[in-house]
Amino acid sequence: MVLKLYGNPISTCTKCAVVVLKEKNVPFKFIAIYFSKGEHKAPDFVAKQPFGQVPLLIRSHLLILFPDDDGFILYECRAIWRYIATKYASQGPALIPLGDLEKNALFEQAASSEQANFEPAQVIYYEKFYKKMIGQETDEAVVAENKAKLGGNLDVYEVILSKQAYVAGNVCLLYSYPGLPGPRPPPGEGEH
Ligand SMILES: N[C@@H](CCC(=O)N[C@@H](CS)C(=O)NCC(=O)O)C(=O)O
Repeated sequence: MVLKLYGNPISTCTKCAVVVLKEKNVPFKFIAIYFSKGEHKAPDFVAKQPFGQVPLLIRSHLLILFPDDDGFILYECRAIWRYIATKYASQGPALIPLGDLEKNALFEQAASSEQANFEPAQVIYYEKFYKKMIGQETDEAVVAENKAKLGGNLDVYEVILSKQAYVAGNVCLLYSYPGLPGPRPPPGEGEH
């Protein structure tokens, strides 16, 4: 059995999935999906990820090339985080507080807050970085609006972090570093 991660080298969502796989020391095969070639909208990819987006995790049998999955296919980077962190709970650092209702509820609070409050960072990244790469103009009004939103949210995180070490409490967990992987492509992997 092997895990295959289909992703794009400059995609932040892909990097989120990679960070958790690496943190848990889970072997996986990375398969690059290039937006510039439209690979994410190809019918065989969309058959597995109906939104035509990365990352996509597929559990495969080692020796079977096609079909390359054993029935387990997962998309949405946060679902991939949870799956890896839970399935490999006993190896590497504990990333989800399993078995403690209150700690888990605080973890869920941090998770929900991350999803709700860091979206402006993604919008800024899209406008300032991705659009430039595909030859489109940055919409500075959208950037300014989202910078203001993000700034306000980061001020709230400053307050939270003045009282505890990490956003999900005093232990470093899955959501302790919201927006962790930045938009930089890994060295030598600038193609998109
Ligand atoms: N909600 C999805 C979003 C995935 C997503 O937006 N992926 C981007 C790359 S970071 C993508 O594939 N963009 C291409 C497109 O939407 O056509 C997740 O969290 O995994």
